[in-house]
Amino acid sequence: LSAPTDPKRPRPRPSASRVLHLGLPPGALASRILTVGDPARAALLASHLTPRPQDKGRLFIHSSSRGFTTYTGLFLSTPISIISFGMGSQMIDFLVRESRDVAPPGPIIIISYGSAGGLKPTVPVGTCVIISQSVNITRNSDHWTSGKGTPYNISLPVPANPRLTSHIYSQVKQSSPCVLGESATTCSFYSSQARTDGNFDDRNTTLISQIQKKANPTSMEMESFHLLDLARSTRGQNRIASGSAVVVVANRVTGEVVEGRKLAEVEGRVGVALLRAVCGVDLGEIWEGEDLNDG
Ligand code: R1P
Ligand code: URA
Repeated sequence: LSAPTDPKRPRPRPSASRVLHLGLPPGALASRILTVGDPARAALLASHLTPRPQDKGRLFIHSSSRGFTTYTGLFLSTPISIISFGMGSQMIDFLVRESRDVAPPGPIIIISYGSAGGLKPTVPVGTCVIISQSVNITRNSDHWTSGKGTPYNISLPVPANPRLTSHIYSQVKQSSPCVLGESATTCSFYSSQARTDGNFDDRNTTLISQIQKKANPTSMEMESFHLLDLARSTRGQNRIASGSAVVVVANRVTGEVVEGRKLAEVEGRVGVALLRAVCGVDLGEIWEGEDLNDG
């Protein structure tokens, strides 16, 4: 590992030029990033890209040893990167910090696109939820240790970038059933999403109603809160604007589950709408009126 000597590039790298977990050198990413969990979804989205001139007729593709696959190319002449990360907030942490490190200097946008559980009976499976804000649901191990507090902590909400979000919403709703809604991001697919399992003492049988008392989520997934939280903590010229979109695959209140062919069709349609949204947004407008020198 090279030592992190430059304070502007504080993350260790396996060589002088590549970030450690994404495995990317500077120049590999565009300022517009669409990120997905599933590598197959990333490949599907990347099938709509054409190579950048500098990539000599081949789309830039890099799969890292830590499970990240990056595609960089052009969508309707605009540079975009698509990165698959697997699952969970820890992978999002690597993705956001290391992408920021090797992305072009200046503000960037990162949009995540995933699947989710639904929490409103009025929002059927196959609906796309554009996330306006997200709360974080985390298992509180101290409760098991000391008996104090509640088994799960429910954070205050963190908003998505409002301009980016309204742009994405207006694009996606043109082609797909789509609502604006809040999300509950969880630290587990199981315990903190209120799935019960006799092998574990999870104390989660009333969790969904507790979340609904404190927040108003339409969806439940595992990454958006951390993406929004990290993005809002960026400052100055290198800030990040973020947003998130999910397709409801299972409604946790009604028990409805999306049928495979319908999911594939919706996933593809929303994916193309998001590519259009991410590539069509005017980056200047996102930060209009903000002081980019405040960092
Ligand atoms: C759990 O199965 C995974 O599905 C959702 C959750 O956020 C979690 O990552 O997203 P993806 O379908 O994008 O992976
Ligand atoms: N992803 C999740 O995190 N939860 C679900 O119920 C479905 C997809």
